[in-house]
Amino acid sequence: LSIKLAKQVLKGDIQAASKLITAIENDLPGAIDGLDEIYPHTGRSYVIGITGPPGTGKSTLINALIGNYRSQDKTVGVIVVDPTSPLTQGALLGDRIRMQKHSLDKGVYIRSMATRGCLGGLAWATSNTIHILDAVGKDIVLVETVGTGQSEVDISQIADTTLVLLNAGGGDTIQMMKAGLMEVADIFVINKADLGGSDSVESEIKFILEMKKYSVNGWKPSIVITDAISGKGVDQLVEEIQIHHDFLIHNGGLAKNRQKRAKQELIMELQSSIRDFINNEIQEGGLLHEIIENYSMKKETSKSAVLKIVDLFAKQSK
Ligand SMILES: Nc1nc2c(ncn2[C@@H]2O[C@H](COP(=O)(O)OP(=O)(O)OP(=O)(O)O)[C@@H](O)[C@H]2O)c(=O)[nH]1
Ligand SMILES: [Mg+2]
Repeated sequence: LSIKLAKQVLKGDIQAASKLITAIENDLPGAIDGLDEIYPHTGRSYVIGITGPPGTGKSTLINALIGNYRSQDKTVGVIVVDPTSPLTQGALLGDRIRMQKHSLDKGVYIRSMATRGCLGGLAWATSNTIHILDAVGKDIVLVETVGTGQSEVDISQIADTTLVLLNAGGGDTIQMMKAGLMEVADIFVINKADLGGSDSVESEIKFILEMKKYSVNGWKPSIVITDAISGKGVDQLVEEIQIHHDFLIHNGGLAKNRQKRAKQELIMELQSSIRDFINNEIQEGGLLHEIIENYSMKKETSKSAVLKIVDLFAKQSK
C-alpha cells in the first residue's frame, strides 16, 4: 500500500502524501517501504526551520512567508511540530487560524505533527514528512518548532536555513541563550517590531555574536527586524534566506549538511528498528525470550547469545 502511495506522491498527489505522512506518524508496517521508494527522488525542496520561545510569532511569520513565496510562484509545505500535543489543542487551532489565509491555496500544504509515544519518534516523523513534501514537489518546506532547549526535534539538524525568532522585552535574549538557540541561528528575526525596542535587542545580539564569535561553518548570522502581522521586513527576511542559501551552495555547505542529516536519519532508523525488535521479541514466545532465558540459566555465554540475537535481527529485517 505504501509503495503505491509513494508512486502517487512522486506524481505530485498531495492526498497520497497526506496519507503516507499519516502512515509514518502511526508507524504503520510497510511505511518504510514507501519512504524507500521516494528517497532517491528527494533533495529538491529548500527546508527552512523557524524556532524560538513560545508566542514570539512563529506561526504568524510563517503565514507572511507563505504569502511571499506564493507570490514568487513557489509551492510551500508547512510542518508545525508540537511536542506537547495533548496540552496545546488550542495552539494547534491557533496555528491553523493564523495560516488560514492560505488553507484554500492548492500550492500550500499545512500539517501539524505531535509526539507519538516512543522517544525520538517525533524527530524521525518530522524528517520523513519533509522527505514526503519534497517528493510531492514542494519548493519550500517551512518547519516550526518551539525552541525551549528541551525540544525533541533539533531543528538546526533538519533545516537548511534556521531562523530564530525573538521579541523585544520579556528577556527573550537570555532565554534564547539558555536554550542554546544562539548557536543554531543562521538568521535572527526580531519580531513584533511594531511594539518597539527592536533596536536594543539587535545591539544585544550583535554584542553577543561579537563576543562569542559564533559562526556556523563560516557564516556570520544576520539579523532581520520584522512585524509579522503587517508583513514589514518579510521581504528583507526572504532576501536574507536567499543570501544564506547562496552562501551554502557556494561553499558546498548545503550538500555537506544534507549528507550529515542523512547519516543521522539512518542512525535514527537503525535505533528504532532495533528498539522495536527488542520490544516485540522479548516477551514470552518471542525470538529473544529463549536466548535470554538460556543465558540466565548459564546455558549460553553472552557472546554467543548476542551473535544469535544479531542473526535473528538480520533475518527478521529482510
Ligand atoms: N504586535 C504584534 N503581534 C504579533 C506579531 N506577530 C505575531 N503577533 C501576535 O503574537 C501572538 C502569538 O503569535 P503566534 O504566531 O501564534 O506565535 P508562535 O510563536 O507561533 O506561538 P507558539 O506556536 O504558541 O509558540 C498572536 O497573538 C499574534 O497575533 C507582530 O509582529 N506584532
Ligand atoms: Mg505557533
